[in-house]
Amino acid sequence: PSPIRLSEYRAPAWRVERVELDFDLGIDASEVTARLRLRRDPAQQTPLRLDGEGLELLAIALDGQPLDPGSYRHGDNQLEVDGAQDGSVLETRVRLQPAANTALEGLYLSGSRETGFLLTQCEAEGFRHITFFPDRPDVLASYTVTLRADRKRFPVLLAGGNPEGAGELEDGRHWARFVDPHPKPSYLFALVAGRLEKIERDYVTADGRAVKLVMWSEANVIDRCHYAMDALERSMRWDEQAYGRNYDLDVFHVVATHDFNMGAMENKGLNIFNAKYLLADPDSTTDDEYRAVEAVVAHEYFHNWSGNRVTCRDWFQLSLKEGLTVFREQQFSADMNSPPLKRIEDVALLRRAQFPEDAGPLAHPVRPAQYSEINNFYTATVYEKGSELVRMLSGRLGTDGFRRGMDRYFEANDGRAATLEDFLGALGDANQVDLLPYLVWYAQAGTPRLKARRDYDAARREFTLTLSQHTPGTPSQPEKHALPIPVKLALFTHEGRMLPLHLDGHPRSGDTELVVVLDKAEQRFVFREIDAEPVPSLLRGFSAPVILESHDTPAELALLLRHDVDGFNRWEAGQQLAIRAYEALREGGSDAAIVAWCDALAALFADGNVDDALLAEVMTPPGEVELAEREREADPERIHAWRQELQRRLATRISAAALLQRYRTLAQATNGQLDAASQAQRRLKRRVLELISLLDAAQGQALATLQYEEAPSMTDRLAALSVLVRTDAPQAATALAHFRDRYVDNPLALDKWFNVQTQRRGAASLASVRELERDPAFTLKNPNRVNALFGAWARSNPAGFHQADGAGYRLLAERLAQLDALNPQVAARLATAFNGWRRLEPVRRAQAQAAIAALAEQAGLSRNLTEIVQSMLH
Ligand code: B3K
Ligand code: ZN
Repeated sequence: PSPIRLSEYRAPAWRVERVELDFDLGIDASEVTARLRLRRDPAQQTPLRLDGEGLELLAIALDGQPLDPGSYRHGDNQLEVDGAQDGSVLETRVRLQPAANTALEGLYLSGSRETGFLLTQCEAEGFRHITFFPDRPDVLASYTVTLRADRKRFPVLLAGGNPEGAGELEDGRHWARFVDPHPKPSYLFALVAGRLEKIERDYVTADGRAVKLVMWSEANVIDRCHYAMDALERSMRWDEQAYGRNYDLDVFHVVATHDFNMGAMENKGLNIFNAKYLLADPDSTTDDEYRAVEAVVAHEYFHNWSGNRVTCRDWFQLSLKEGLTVFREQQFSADMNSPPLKRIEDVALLRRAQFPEDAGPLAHPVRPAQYSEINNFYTATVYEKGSELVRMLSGRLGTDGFRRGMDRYFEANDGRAATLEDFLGALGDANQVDLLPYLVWYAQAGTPRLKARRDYDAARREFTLTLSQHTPGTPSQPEKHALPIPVKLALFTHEGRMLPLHLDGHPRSGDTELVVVLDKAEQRFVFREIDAEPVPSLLRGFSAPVILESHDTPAELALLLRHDVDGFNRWEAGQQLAIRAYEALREGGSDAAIVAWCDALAALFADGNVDDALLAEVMTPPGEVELAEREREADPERIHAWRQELQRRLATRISAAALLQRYRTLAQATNGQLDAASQAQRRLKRRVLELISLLDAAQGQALATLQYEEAPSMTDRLAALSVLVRTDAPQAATALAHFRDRYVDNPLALDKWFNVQTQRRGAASLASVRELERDPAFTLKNPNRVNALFGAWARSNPAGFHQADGAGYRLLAERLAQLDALNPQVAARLATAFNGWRRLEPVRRAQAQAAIAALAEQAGLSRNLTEIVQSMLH
């Protein structure tokens, strides 16, 4: 099929003003009656065409008259109807098979036939699997939804909007009706029906609306919804205060399911969550997962304005809601937790997930120009880079200016399907600045390289910074434009003091921190009244999503690591220094960078004034994926070995005794509490334990075994288990068996059991994966389980997955083909684990290419997987 292009966008010829949906729900068969009140665009003469896939059409009538077969045509994914007028009402009735739906898109069954429940997932194009409809985000309709089902089997009936009645029917059936007063696109429709329990809370919005907050789950996990409920309340308050946004319905439902293709879904008034991002309890949830629950609850809630009240005109604008909502969540999480740690985690994620995407065969702009399958574009680029672009804009406008701009954006676009131009226009108009130059960021793929050269003129007391930019070509865009790149900077003296910055013509000249904007290929910035050669700290807070190539010496980086006041930049100096040290180790030249890195960290370790969590992050060198990105011909096993060696050097420098002492102190303070200090201690304890086990495996294993046995939290338990597995400890088997037994009835915890075992070294990981596949708890039908096994292995254990004989590639490719037949979205996403194959060393590259090519040859692959493997090979 030919791709859909942004340049070919046309407003819909037919809109739907109102829709009434009646569901007769059953596990094997459900019937859907839809009455659409149609509006025609008088300027377009196109016949009425509705999307619809996999629907069995039972009846069709126009304005109350049944249609004879000659006056409509029902194709594979479309229904064309003759004779419709502006104002006509089209009524269709279709039959669906929820239990047979393994793609988890449209209406499907979660859990078993006996006890499971029915639910929907419509974004991006699932609604067309439920009824005939113009299934595109710029068709906004008012929804009235009536659900009917057997009361015993489906005691709870939910749909988006406000409840408008319920009652009994004959034969043990019952009904419930929901009316959504806010017109919405079809992708935000949702229903849920089954046996579910709930917890409730009353909430009053800042503007005085009484709202019932309700979280739903299967009975055995309802006690694990309280943390998410707290997070929801915090999110609602925060959006009122930070953005003046209030909730706008009388009820807000949130439902947890174990069978979900992604993290969660912001359906209007009825959010549906992957249980992984909703359920939490101290016994089975790690600290990282608690923070993820808080972040995803917030993200989905914030969509109520950035996504639902103001939605997207077309799917090319996806980042309009996703980049913006990620940014809002990042601000919220920073406010709730530690701002520098949040920034560190987000930048690390960007580097691990987005930079490789931007540098590989799947590179695409934040606003893609074309797609074949839209579900393939819910990417790190659209989400994470998209968020970085919003962050740049907010930095450009300042806190107050950005808020003014956002107020304008929400007000001007409320109830509309908007574009990125609308967004930049509103932000700019409210501040009398032209932000359209930033559109290039949305249109151009690839990560810009920012180069910094410097020059100090002692006689003139001038420091000149010459910044230049270059964006390498990407598959469909060989030539790149210069972008506006805001560079936040400071200059340090060699004593670690920040200098006042005198820059001609800069409005904030005299401050110790300034933002300069590079918007040409190259530009010079001259700082005056500088008495001695300074040490520049550039791109503070990661002020733009670029790769900075600077020539700081190890001593200069060490100085920033010691003195920078900004926690993020301190970490960043440490990362840069670690990269220098890593390269020195690999090249076998001078030890200067290694010594500088180890000395600087040893000093911080001994310091006692550094926050434990920040220290743990600073003591973690860039990951293997990030290190591989820097190479032309990567050998993941060697990268792993060098990185291990680098950390061994660090551990040696700190000394076994100092590490052990710190471990003991931290272990004594161990508790299961969730406050920031306790979380930080666990984070550092994990890092210290890992370093100990690098120096002395047996000692590390003994400590880990004890930690596993006595752990009061999942964080400690899993950290210990991970050390046992990664170091191939003799104690690992017992601990793993114990863990499996303990959590056999908790799928989210069991996922961790699968996940951790994929992290064995080298070929042992392949053997583990093959064995785990045969575990009775493994199934290709559950996306979380698939990701816990194959996703964790292929993405988080490069040294294990990338076996030189290609066995890893072949296993993944075979499973992808099987998975694709069940669930194309999950298969296509997992296939992106092959992304970096072109930059492998020649032997692995050839093996990977052969495996991908063999997969591409398979008959009957989905459009989703086809698009990914084809782009991968071209
Ligand atoms: N909007 C959904 C993602 C839908 C993905 C469709 N394949 C979750 C989110 O970003 O909030
Ligand atoms: Zn989102």
